[in-house]
Amino acid sequence: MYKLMDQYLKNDTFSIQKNIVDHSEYTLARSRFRFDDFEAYQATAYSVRDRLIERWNDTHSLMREKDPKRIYYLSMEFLMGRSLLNSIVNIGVKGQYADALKQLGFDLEILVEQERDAALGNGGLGRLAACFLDSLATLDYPAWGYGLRYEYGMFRQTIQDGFQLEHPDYWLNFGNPWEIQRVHTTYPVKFYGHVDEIQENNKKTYIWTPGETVEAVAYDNPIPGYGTKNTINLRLWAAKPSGELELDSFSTGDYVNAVLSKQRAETISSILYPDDRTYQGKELRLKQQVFLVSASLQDVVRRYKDFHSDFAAFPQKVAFQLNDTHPIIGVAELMRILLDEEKLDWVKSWEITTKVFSFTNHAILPEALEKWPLELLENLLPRHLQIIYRINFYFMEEMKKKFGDDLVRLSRLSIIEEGEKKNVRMANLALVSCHTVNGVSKSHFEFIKSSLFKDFHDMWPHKFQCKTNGVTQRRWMACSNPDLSQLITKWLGTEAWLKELDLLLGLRLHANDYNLQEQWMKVRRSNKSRLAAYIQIISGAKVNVDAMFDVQIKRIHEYKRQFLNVIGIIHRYDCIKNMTAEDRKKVVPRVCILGGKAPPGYENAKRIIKLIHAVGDKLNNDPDVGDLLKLIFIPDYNVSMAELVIPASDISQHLSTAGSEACGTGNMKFAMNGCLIVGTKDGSNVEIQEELGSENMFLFGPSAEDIPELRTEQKDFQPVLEFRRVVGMIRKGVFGNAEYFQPLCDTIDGAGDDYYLLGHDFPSYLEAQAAVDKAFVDKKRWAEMSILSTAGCGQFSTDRTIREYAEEIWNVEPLRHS
Ligand code: Z2T
Repeated sequence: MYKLMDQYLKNDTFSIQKNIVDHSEYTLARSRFRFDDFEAYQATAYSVRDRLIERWNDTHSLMREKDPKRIYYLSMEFLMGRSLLNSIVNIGVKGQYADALKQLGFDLEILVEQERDAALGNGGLGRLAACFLDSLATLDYPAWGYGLRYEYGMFRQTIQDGFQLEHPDYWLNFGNPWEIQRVHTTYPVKFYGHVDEIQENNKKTYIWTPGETVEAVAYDNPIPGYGTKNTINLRLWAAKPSGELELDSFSTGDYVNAVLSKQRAETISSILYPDDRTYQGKELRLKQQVFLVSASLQDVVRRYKDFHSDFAAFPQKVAFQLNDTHPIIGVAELMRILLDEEKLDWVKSWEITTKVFSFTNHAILPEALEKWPLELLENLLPRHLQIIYRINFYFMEEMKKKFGDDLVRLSRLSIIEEGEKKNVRMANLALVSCHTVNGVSKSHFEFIKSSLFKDFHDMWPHKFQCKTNGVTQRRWMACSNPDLSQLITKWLGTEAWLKELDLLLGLRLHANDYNLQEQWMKVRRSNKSRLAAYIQIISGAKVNVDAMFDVQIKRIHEYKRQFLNVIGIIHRYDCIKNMTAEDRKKVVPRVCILGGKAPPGYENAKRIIKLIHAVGDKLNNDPDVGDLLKLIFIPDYNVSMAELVIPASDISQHLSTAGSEACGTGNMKFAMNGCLIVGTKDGSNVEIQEELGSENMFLFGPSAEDIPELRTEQKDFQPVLEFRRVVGMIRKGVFGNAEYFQPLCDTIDGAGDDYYLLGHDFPSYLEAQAAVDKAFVDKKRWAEMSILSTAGCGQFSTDRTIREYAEEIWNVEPLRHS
């Protein structure tokens, strides 16, 4: 029988080479036989894209044939990183590409490094979206991601004199071979203007005349699954010049200024906001949210209408997952489309809307909950605000019946926050309109039920679900740690763990086997050498590969307590200084590695970065210390840097004050690569411990439920001498910059609040670190712990997470290609 697959590009060495060379000549217009590493990367990427497009098209045909229920993942952030290696690993042609390139005189590993990261996200939330896409594709779900094609991704960080500098990340500078522009897939997105109420045969209709219209154009990014033909789509929207001028700007006669102001409107999608976890209330940010949501909904509605003549089946065909409340304005937008454009009545529209949306909450701090000033909405989205008012009106009516005179409760529930300046509470809108809200770890789930959204949970407990985050083992093991992955496959006798991570459990059988231990530690050591070479390039420092690599990489935040890590390092330094030569011989040598970006306006986070550098300068150059302790800051931490650092880490630190990290996903990446975890009893640290056993981790400090009381006791709390001594050293200027560090020191010993409880947790932190030193010396036991760490990580694949979403929230089935 004729099969589509027969027409596919062939994957033998010669076919791949021909394809690459052709792209070099015909796509890049370079000579067939003279191109440099960067051009070779581009030509290779185009040849891989050809293969992705074949699969993408087949997937698309299958979808059109079967018309299954589809999942649309709406997110302001997709932190994708690089695509080349991930794509060839997923479609199973890495070996062939490596060979083909080698014969052409290129090294795949070097070409891979030519690619710029697609850094369209801040951190955990955006990277989770990227891991989700990989799992959705791999598990054959009919899914699409929708996001924004920012021209400037997450800022590039450099360090000058120890201070963070931010540079624009114009990542599209040299083109992006992965994307496909869809010049004909465009939608108008409307802003401002006014709404007219018209009486039309006994029915009120609303006509919104916008003051500004911006055109959204689609860019498609194929996402291949692993071990399947299923290739899903990440559709990113860019604002584009529409060629039309608004009439009133025309009539001013100022043509040039009219064009210029239009051009400003078209910068909507140009830049990612780099502040994670704090909303800023900026109009441009709200416009971005509307832009994403409106273009995506128009696209989904158009696709649905290709197959259906009315909206009755919409909830059976469509599921929208909202990544936090950022896209929640979509509720009002869908209502607007159904009411004003499709002419459905309110009841029908509301019934449909409330069946298709579900949202994930990622926040702990109530301050992180988005609120938009009413004035802003009124001006920017007059029709949406009317709809939100009406949603709130019906909701409040229902609540009054329930709670009657409990006005305090009613005002907490209301979507509109009353007060001098009124706000729209986006989380309340989400809870009223979504059929499900989920937390991202067990502890976070408990927290949203009992505290953050308690009022809503009291009413609608059935809406609440827990979906513990995960990470994809394809990128975080197979791509970034190929040698360890091969070793695992060899010992398990199968590579099925790449699709069924639970199979890692099989390693437990061999954790004690001397041969595995030796091979395991050898791979880890060669990963450490790779990192050491990189460290030497960026800092000139020569680090000892046999020292313990102690890593903390993540966004810089007070709650994540990089400061606690630094205080611990200073304490260690101080101890070494005060030791006899004899005692120094017993010290376990450490290379402390930190990396991460501070939000540009967050002064204390920036002070922490400066402190790390100041302390590093001091101890790295102290002959008394030598190899016993080094402190390295890796600038511009991003996905690709994580892929280098994680496989080379002996321990990693996850120190958030208990009850402050919603989940945390970095810890999972480390643990599955055999890196041991030093952490607090917070977020997913606790769940990882349940799987690995406490004997294979170093958890310390109080549990989340103890924190409120500890905070009230702060007034009478006196930290231990060692802690005060370190803070004293910083204050006295041992690391220079005494004045600059003062506000930071004030947060922990100022008016006695120490909100994140560094002083309180310090002694137990030191105990955990002492236990780490002791364990590291016992090489055999360490190797066993490392293997057991990997073996216990089966739960932390996004494959598990996505299956849970699919079965318990979206109610969708996989659609497998034959
Ligand atoms: C973010 O990365 C996270 C939460 C946010 O709350 C915003 C951003 Cl940009 C609005 C993180 C959480 O801090 C982290 O604990 C969690 O693992 C991650 O989202 C994915 O759920």
